[in-house]
Amino acid sequence: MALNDAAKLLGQARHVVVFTGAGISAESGVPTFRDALTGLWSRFDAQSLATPQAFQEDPELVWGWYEWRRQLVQRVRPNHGHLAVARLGAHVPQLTVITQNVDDLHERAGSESPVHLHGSLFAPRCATCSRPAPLGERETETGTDEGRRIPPPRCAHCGGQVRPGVVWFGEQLPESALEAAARAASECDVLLTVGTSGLVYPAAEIPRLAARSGASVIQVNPQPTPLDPIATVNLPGPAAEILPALVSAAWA
Ligand code: BV8
Ligand code: ZN
Repeated sequence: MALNDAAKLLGQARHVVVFTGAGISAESGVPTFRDALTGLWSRFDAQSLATPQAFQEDPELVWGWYEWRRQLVQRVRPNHGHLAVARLGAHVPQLTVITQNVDDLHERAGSESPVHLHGSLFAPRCATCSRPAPLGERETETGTDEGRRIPPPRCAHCGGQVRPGVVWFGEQLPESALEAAARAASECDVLLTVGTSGLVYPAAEIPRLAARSGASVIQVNPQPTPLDPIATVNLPGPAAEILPALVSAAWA
């Protein structure tokens, strides 16, 4: 049965890579990119907002969107999927967590220094001098209203415009993060891909690189994805249910 096959692969692994996308945070209440954006954001498509052009054209709209997302993340909690990934660290000799997500739920679940390929909601920086900028305090308990425009703050050092610390479409990924991810993918013996549509490059190259390097690939996703053909074992279902069952089956 697929879960036992996956558990066996995990139990024997020396170096495991966990590669996650928005789907692992879905059960914490964080909308994925595939979900139609909710409320006032529904008239936008994430891919059109997550670009330097959008920030250029309407910095208040884009900054307001990231502030809304950051304050939403601050109000939710890691789910059993994030917690199971953190528990893996106690069982496998070497674990590398690589995420495309910009939330901090892996960290809050106890995963040490996950590799953030697409940056973080919690690392705003000056668009001019790149100095880190402080996080705004929470607007209200319920966070900013959806769709609310908020003027991006100014850099205390140079007066430049502060931007979200994420990688937008058309922007390069952080060199060091991509290198660390590629190295881990080429060295690991099992790559567990969770909650990603496997559509956005170069991040989507990571599971493919692991497969090409001889690793077994375990996929956890309720839907079929372009990664299905490279998965040694496919576990169709939600991460918060499958991952705890997988970790318990591997180290019952
Ligand atoms: C770059 C941060 C070049 C921002 C993100 C044509 C072909 C190939 C490439 C391109 C192309 N045209 C353009 C490109 C490049 C582009 C790209 O790949 N586009 C795609 C759309 C084709 N890539 C880029 O622009 C990258 N940069 O290429 O630079 C360059 C070269 C030289 C010089 C300069 C530049 C940068 C891409 C990074 C963009 N930033 N995020 C932010 O968050 O706002 S991407 C964002 O979307 C995510 O981070 C993620 O990477 C991506 C996809 O999201 P997923 O995480 O996969 O989530 P998604 O919503 O898609 O799916 C959710 C999944 O979860 C689903 O499968 C669902 O079934 C599953 N799920 C749901 N519930 C659950 C679940 N799974 C488990 N449990 C559940 N409960
Ligand atoms: Zn500055």
